[in-house]
Amino acid sequence: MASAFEYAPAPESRSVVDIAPSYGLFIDGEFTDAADGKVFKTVSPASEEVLAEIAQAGAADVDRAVKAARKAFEKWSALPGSERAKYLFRIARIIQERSRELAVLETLDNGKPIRETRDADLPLVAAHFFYYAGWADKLDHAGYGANPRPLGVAGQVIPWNFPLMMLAWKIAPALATGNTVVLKPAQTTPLSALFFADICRQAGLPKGVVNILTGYGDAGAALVEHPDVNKVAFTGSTAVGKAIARQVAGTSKKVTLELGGKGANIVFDDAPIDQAVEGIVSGIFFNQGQVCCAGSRLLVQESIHDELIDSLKRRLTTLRLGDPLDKNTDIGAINSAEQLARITALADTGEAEGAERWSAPCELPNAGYWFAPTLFTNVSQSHTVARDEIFGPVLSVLTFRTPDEAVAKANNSQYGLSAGIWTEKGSRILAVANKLRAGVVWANTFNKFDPTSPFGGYKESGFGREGGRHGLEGYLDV
Ligand code: TAP
Repeated sequence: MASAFEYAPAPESRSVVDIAPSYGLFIDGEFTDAADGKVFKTVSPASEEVLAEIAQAGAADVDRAVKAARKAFEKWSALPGSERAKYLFRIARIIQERSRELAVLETLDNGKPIRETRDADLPLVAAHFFYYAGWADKLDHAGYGANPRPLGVAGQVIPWNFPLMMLAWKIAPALATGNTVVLKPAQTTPLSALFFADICRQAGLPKGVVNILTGYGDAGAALVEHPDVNKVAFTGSTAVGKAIARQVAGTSKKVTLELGGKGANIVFDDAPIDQAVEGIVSGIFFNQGQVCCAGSRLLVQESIHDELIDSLKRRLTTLRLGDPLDKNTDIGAINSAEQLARITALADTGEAEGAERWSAPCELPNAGYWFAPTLFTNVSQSHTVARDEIFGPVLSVLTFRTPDEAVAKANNSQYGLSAGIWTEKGSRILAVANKLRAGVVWANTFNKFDPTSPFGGYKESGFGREGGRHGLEGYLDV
């Protein structure tokens, strides 16, 4: 692996994005200070440079934003679907027009490689708005009977791993169905949501339809708790998801939860090895493994274990870790010091419990938060690295002999979000996929997304589906 900054970088220019020194909350169409004047700083995880000072919402701001969303709901929900669609199409087009700026911004605030924000995040964000814009005037034909109704005010809480994409997954279906929104981005990645607020203004979206509350977990909790919120949509850790489920129990609030995962990527002995290696790499090292549906458990058929692992290690030594704004970078920074500490602790546990650790040889930059791509072999099902979500660039390798054993091991998890199958046999793909308790099963590929496909989990990975026609249901009174 090339060391971080040893080659002449060709970075995407920072100058394409103009970051102000400070940002307010976005309530009722205006940027405003928090009621108690509190602020926090957002930093670039690749350099620890402070990017901007951000208003920190408290309970009073949550109340203000929910009131604005409630007021806007009356008119917004009464608009014909075709009118709501026009706003969503306009937002989608502005996202496309400003995608270079947004990609650089997201890379700066999150730490992920520009190649990913440019080629994956931003196109998917725009596609999501285009897709749900198309549904806005066709809700009567969505299979929920005539005249399905919006729920009201949606309180949405999102994580830091795909800040704009998670925003799109939440806001696009909510607006298409006639709801209004109060969204809280993660504390470490507030910037792209604030730029999105500016896009709402540019699109002429009526005031109060979208409100953005930057802040910490307490603001998220206050939003979930607010009595005038009708729908709670959350993506994040299983621990917080469980707390939210308890908070809304016994209320009339509708909830969708998209939580953690420990996806199994199953490679059979007839799989094309080179193709499988590429799929394994994108399955666990895309976005530094900070992906809820990451293929973080590799289940490999015993007879090809050594060949596959040798080939995987060779491939990992070619990955470039470093400046996320460099278009040649494959592995960017970990999102925060806290996340790096979690990954480090879990990886150390793997070693302490007896799994064999191998890391791609690379020099980590002095500033910022970095973790080298890491493999654990000789992993057994009881090992922590085979059970807990690491949410980092760490792959645990287990073996199996028969398809039934592969299915049993894949399903032996508290989670059930994603899985992958690599084999030449179509019949085996169908047979195995039908037995896997995973919301998404990819065959001979991994981490492919499309706004038309529903996404969501079984077991402790949450409930409800986002994306596709199914994604409308969470925002409608059906
Ligand atoms: P969470 O703590 O779950 O954060 C997700 C979002 O919820 C953030 O906006 C967070 O705000 C907010 N939040 C925190 N406590 C809350 C509460 N009591 N009520 C309502 N909202 C609350 O996740 P994290 O700390 O960023 O990451 C921890 C672990 O979660 C990771 O290691 C990973 O395993 C998992 N994770 C999973 C996913 C997906 S996509 N499934 C995404 C991110 C993380 P703050 O940012 O201010 O804390």
